[in-house]
Amino acid sequence: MPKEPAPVMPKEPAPVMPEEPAPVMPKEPAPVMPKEPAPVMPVAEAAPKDVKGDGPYDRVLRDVLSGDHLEIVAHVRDLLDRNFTAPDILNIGMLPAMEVIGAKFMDGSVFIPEVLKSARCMNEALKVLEPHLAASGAVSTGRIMIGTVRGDLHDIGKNLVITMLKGVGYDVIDLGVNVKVDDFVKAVERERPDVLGLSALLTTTMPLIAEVIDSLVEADLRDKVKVIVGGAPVNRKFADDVGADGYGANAGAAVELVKEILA
Ligand code: B12
Repeated sequence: MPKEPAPVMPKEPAPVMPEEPAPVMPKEPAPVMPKEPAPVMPVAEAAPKDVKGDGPYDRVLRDVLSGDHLEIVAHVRDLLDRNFTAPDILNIGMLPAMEVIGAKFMDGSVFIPEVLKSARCMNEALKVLEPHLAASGAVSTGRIMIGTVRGDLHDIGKNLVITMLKGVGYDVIDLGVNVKVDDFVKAVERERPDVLGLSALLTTTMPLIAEVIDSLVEADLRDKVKVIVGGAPVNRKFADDVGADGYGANAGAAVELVKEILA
């Protein structure tokens, strides 16, 4: 009898985590390019329907898609000079492009190097937008500390939350990405923030949020700091289950949440 061919399993990026979660990617985006660079999608094909190929936000959208962090800084500055508002540049030009990248990453048509380049674009452009993203002239008081949990290198969303919080006047301490449980606890003890924000983008790193909260309890610090949580796989139920004080689905919601908590 001839052997039946073994079934071929589709390749999927598996977020396999070792016992001690370790970052899969180096901190500095490695300039590793795939042997055959993936073709850059024409914007008309990539862009969501409400962003036309020749609109004013089209260049920043294209910059995020192609991962050109120098061009995007120039183009964002140009739009600001021409009185386009920072929220519109972010919401119409940049975030939809990131959604496209996310979808392409998921269906396997773009790879980590391209996503890293787009991420760098987002972060560089956010720095330019930051002073312009103030939602109001009101100055809020309160110290917020925020970080992405151990094993997780995603920081675009966290950085956006920081930008918006700073925009309304909060003093924000950024602990960065891949932050160990103990380092969160030590930082809370040292800095005594009013609110601690925990970000996780991977289902495999979500449990680290619970670990941080449990460790704050053990260190007798839990009643001295409010804890808010967020990140794509996180939801309100998870927040309640792990004993967080609040959950924010996006940067705007994070600002409202902090305002509410500190009112
Ligand atoms: C960019 C990206 C990367 C970049 C990250 C670069 C960077 N500097 O951030 C790189 C290439 C490094 C990367 C690597 C990996 N990634 Co990735 N990545 C993404 C991608 C495409 C976009 C994430 C993003 O920035 N979104 C835009 C921001 C604005 O949205 P956001 O992060 O959700 O943040 C908002 C809210 O969640 C909220 N929020 C966020 N944090 C917080 C915190 C608080 C306190 C509050 C209140 C709110 C809040 O507000 C933010 C602003 O509105 C997503 C796909 C997706 N659609 O999410 C996959 C995704 C998250 N990645 C995924 C995977 C699997 C990986 C890898 C494991 C791939 C691999 N095989 O190596 C590695 C893991 C590396 C690691 N150890 O972290 C999966 C996760 C699947 C899962 N369920 O766990 C996703 C969902 C893609 C997919 N569908 O397969 N990735």
